[in-house]
Amino acid sequence: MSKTVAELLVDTLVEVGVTHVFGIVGDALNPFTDAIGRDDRIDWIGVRHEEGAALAAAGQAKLTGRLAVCCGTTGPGANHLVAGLYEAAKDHAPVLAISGGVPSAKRGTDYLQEDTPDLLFRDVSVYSQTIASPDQAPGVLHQAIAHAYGERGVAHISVPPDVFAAKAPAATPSPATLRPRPEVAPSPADIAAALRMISEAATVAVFCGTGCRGAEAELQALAQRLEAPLMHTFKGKDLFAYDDPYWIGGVGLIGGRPGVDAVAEADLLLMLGTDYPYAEFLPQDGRVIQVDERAFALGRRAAVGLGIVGSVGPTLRMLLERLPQRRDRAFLEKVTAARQDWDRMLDEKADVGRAGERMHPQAVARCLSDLAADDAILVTDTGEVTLWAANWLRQTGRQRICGSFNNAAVGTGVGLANGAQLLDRSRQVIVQVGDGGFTMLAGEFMTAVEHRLPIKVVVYDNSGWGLVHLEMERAGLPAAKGVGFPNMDFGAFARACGGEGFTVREAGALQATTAAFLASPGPAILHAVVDPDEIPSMPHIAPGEVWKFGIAKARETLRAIVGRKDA
Ligand SMILES: Cc1ncc(C[n+]2csc(CCOP(=O)(O)OP(=O)(O)O)c2C)c(N)n1
Repeated sequence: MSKTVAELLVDTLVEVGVTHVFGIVGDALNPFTDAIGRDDRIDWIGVRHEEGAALAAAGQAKLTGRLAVCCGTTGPGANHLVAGLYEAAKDHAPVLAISGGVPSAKRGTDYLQEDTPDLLFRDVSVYSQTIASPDQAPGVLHQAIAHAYGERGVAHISVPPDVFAAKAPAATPSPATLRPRPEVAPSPADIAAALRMISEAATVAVFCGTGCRGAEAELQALAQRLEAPLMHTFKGKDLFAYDDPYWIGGVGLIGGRPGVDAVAEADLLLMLGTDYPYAEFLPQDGRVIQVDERAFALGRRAAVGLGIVGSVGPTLRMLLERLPQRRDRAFLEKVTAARQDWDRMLDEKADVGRAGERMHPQAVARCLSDLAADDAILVTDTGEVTLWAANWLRQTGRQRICGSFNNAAVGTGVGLANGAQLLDRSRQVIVQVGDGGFTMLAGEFMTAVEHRLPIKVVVYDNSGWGLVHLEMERAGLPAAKGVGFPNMDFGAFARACGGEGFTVREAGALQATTAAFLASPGPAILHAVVDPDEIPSMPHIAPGEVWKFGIAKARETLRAIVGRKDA
């Protein structure tokens, strides 16, 4: 018996390995959710805001590179999805977004909730189509998944309710082709050119992005062969343990001075599998070899002397066949010494302080790092919290990091964490989020409670939009109206939702409270009240700039005393 379009969709998703669909039920989606409900191979995960559905799907796709799926119904439901989909789009993660359309007979009549989905999803997606007739369904569905994988991004289909319920003419063709993109081998001529450039360089540094995933052994061999320091992007930080002797640290906003200096001082930089956007930290004089599967990513951030189209694994394997062993370790030793100094500074900043003192956010992040499971998934939201969570994390090499890496959106952490937790309910998932970010999508904690997802949410309470405050102070400006806000009791909120809630306000209680929080079996929130005046240690904040923070603070104090806007 032939299947409906909704059943065809379910069959195809199952065939490509999808196990969950995130969304909010209703209207046009009803035939689809009904088909999911009748099929044991796939689960519907109801959320409290469609952005949370898109974030959960994005979290899964970012971590696995495999297709994840989210839904929003006609008009407003689909509108809510879009913001979360940018997470997948900006981090090149394959997500299929399904939106419900208005009934076919009403299309084009300014019907209730009608908008133009193909227009709405155009910017965020690599492929967007309305399935206007059931005959189109197999072909469009195949195309959508093929584009999500082939172009690593969001594919969107809009389906009217009558089309969902109609009989589909056939199954999706060639589902065997619907899988992540295969590795790309570089050309031998490019390898020969790279070997020449490397042999002419007295010192080499290597900058590693998430494109190095799966090529860890080759990377290790390269570092040893060249005696070269390995720097990483935030996205790539989890590739090796923090104490690996070649894994020096990050560059730029999330990273340290040693990484910035090594990149600037090396004769040659190898950029491997990274599209790191901050050009100001990259050489602009052509002494760069960049390796990327995507030709369009070559040379757009640094001035690149040689661009190689290829995946990192095969490229390094071909290089290593002919790369001679270097004996000179002077550059590596210099960078290592600088890295030890930087690490000592981080350790000092992470000092828990005395009982009764205000807590340094760095100490909270370091405490979580020390107590997290060896293979935890560590999710971070956006804000100052990213700096604490990223810079004070001493990752094990088995842990994974997930965040709003290229979208840098506030409010994304809990949604991403829900998706991550559904990949493996037994793996610890910790999400660190600012008070502003948590409140944006607080309802997604209810999603965790409803589906018994034991995510551990740490809310850093600095009573305001911390990073924005920092930006203002860095420019010597006093805090604008709207930078600060009152907070709820996040621990009480967790309990009201049916989760567990913990609060820590002073240094002496940090360790024990965090341990109890992490040991709680279900979803839980740790409300960490931190010192709002802490300034993150970032290599791009020069010592000479620190006075601006002082001026801003003085102006804020004056304003508070005299109550005048022009103070
Ligand atoms: C969705 C979204 N809105 C606004 C911003 C601009 N923004 C960047 S950081 C930040 C402050 C975040 O505050 P909070 O979540 O409390 O974290 P904190 O910086 O205090 O650690 C804001 C508003 C953004 N990046 N994303």
